[in-house]
Amino acid sequence: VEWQVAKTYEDILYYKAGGIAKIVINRPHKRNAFRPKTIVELYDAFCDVREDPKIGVVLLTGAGPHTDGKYAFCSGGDQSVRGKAGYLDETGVPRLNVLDLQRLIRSLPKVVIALVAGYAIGGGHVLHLICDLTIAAENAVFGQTGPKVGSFDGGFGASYLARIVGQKKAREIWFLCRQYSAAEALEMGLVNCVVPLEQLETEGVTWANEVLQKSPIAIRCLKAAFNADCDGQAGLQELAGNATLLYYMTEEGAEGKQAFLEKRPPDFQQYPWLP
Ligand code: 2NE
Repeated sequence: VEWQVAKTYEDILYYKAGGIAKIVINRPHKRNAFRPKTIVELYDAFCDVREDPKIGVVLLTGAGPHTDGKYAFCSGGDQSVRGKAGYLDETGVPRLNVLDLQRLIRSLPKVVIALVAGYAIGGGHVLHLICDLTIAAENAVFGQTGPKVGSFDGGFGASYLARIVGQKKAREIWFLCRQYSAAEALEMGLVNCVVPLEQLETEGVTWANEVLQKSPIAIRCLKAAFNADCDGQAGLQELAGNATLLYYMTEEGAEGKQAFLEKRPPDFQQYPWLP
């Protein structure tokens, strides 16, 4: 793949090639822990993806290995900038803005694939969790640490995890804060497949290209439908937004707008009440 730099940031790398975007968390000296700046940059890149009609799939991954040879997808919030009420940015304001990023990834009408090499831990584990698909390298390590380091994610990090691995396993993951291998993650349905480390990106690109052969509207409606099952009224809003989009694309929908603009009554009689 001939990756082209899409935009330059400080904490992340952002590339595009064909219909695929690649977003890389680039703080390997911190096992790719995120600080507020990292999240602002990730949010910006994902917004760019959302607006680019050529992009259908995003690969989210972590830079590595670090100089000690170890890999990480992401180790969650950077504990060294954690203040009294969240993670502190340069202005000293405490934030938990990773939650905004989680919602953006989840409602993105495109497919997000996490490519996990090494640690996906804490808030980094939740990031892979909320991606549509996860491909793990054989060296991947998964786990939550919140109750060990004085934190927790009771949002998607708890409820969506339980939807994926079941209530018992999700409680085990959070209550014991153990680490799980790629094979164990596959066994519990937490990842879609496990590949040798050197094949991780190639596998991600293969999966992305398979998705890109499919109908964009079918994929976006399916993603919204999967979300609607878990996301309450916000999920229904997303699904219904797709219904509105499709309705706007019909002659029947356009007739209402056209009639208004032409200051005449709408003629909906020409459209059938289908069974
Ligand atoms: C990831 C893990 C298990 C890796 O262990 P190991 O032994 O391979 O590496 P080490 O030596 O712990 O880490 C290497 C360097 O990265 C830094 C370390 O401090 C160390 O720096 P130096 O001593 O070389 O200077 N580092 C690693 N993770 C960091 C982090 N999250 N923040 C700041 N620096 C970090 C091991 O490193 C680990 O357990 N890391 C902590 C994982 C963690 O607890 N994350 C936060 C969970 S809470 C959260 O993410 C969150 C939330 O719950 C709710 C909302 C938002 C965020």
